[in-house]
Amino acid sequence: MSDNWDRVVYQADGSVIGSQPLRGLIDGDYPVVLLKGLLSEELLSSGREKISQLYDSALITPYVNGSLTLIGTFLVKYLHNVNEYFSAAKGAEDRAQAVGFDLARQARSKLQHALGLKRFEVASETDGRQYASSNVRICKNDIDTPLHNDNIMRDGASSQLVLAKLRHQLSCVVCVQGTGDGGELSIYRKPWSPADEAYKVSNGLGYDLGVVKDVPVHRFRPQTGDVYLLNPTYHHAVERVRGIDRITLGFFFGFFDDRLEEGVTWV
Ligand SMILES: O=C(O)CCC(=O)C(=O)O
Repeated sequence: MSDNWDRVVYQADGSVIGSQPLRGLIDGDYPVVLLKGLLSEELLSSGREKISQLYDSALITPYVNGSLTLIGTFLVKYLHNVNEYFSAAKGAEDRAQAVGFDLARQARSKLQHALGLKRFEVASETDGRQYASSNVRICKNDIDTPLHNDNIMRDGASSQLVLAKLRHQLSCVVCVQGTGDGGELSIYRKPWSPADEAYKVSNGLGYDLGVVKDVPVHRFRPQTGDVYLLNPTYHHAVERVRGIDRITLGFFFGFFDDRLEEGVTWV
């Protein structure tokens, strides 16, 4: 295992990089893959304008140790009732479509090309119900996202959801508006393991920082326009934002086998 755990940066303005960056994230060789130039300034500024039209639909999900402000929805909130998730997903997709917000589709299409994937689509269930394609996370001044990890293979294990059968889960984040100060992604060199449950915040979001004591951390403050990939099964947090809102579009993506050729996305 190399001592140096640093992000890798690719120029991604049209060339095919291949799936090697994904392998590196899966194996934990590096914390973040930063794809520079994946989305044009025109796409990003049109995305920002559409997000401003959707701002009123943002919902705050409060926790004892923080809160999440999102345009759109996310599956883990509804694992106790997936029917509600699929109807929330449809509502969010309809609202996005009504204002022509399709930044997730653009990001998917550019990523598919850059990573050389044969297939890269929003996931659906066997009965045709579609997962939500993405959400927009707004971290306002003084807001952070506590330490957590995302693992649908674990969280969905007792459900019948197709996603529970995934082999790998990764995450894509598009930084629509970066902050001047704070708002770093802190990602720790430690994937979740069952023993970590002893550190779970009861009734709250995520894990006590003790779970990553003495673990190397990589901090990355995204800039407007950055598109980056991470392995969200590793413990990670977003540090307190200082100043202007940190606005990101995100989605998970995953693979049912180890060939890393046919991916599905969801949130
Ligand atoms: O916004 C970020 O940098 C990280 C988002 C996050 O928590 C995730 O993708 O799981």
